[in-house]
Amino acid sequence: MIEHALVDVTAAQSDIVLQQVTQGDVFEFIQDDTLLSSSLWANIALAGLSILLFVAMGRKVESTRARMIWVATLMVPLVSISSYASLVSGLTAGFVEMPAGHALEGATAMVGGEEVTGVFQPWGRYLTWTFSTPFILAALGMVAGTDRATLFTAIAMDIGMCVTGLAAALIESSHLLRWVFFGISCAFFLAVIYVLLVEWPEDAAAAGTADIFNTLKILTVVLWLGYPLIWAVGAEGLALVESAGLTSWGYSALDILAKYVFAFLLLRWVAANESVVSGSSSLGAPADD
Ligand code: RET
Repeated sequence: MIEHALVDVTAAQSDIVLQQVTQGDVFEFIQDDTLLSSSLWANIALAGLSILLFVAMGRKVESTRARMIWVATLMVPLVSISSYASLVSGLTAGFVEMPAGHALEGATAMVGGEEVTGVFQPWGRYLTWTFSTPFILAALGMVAGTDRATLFTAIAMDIGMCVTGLAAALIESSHLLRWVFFGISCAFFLAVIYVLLVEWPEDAAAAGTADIFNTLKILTVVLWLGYPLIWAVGAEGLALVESAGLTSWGYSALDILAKYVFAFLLLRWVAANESVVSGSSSLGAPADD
């Protein structure tokens, strides 16, 4: 009996050892998949170019508020380059075992010459959205000339959305709870959409920034809606699209438009309209406290 038990324990231990995936394995897994690795490297390159361009575009901006918008906007590609570099390195990606009832339950992947139970999960994306999206909202809120409480609300809800989205992607124990967290994240997202579509357009109209704000608002709302859609159809959700490379390109394409194109339009406007920016908003005004 004891001998049998010992053999079982040893077998279980060797099983665990076989399942261990190192950062190097993840790095190689990504490099071996051209579609997947190109979706990450393309963003590293574009974020790098955006940083150089945005620094050049903002160097003549002088007023405090315009500089705050500029720094917030510059942070978007700065966070992005760090996010994609950590994904590519294998630091923030791994394999998640899907729970019972999920379409990819029991799915395996070949990693470092071994068969591993789990689905490739670049979870660092969700983590770093927590740091990039608040800056997008901060820049938009400042252009709209909103007050601190509304900006705080939008950013708080946005952080809630990203963190619960991360939980939804990483849960291995329960299929139901993956979707519960997806639902919670969507509820946070609705609050962000409400601020963007209802609160800030009014502020922007009063501040005289309605034109640029409405362009950026439409760009943001339409593109941001794409993220939960990809989550729902990709390997994390219904697994209608199973290819990690395809879903990764989906997110990367949205990122290119929602970050670099968005930020470029915003900065070009700020550089040309500094006087409008510095005159608007109660943000930062002593009366606001
Ligand atoms: C998740 C899944 C859970 C439900 C919802 C999501 C929304 C994500 C969004 C992400 C936007 C990211 C951007 C990144 C730029 O740096 C987490 C996918 C609602 C809206 C704009």
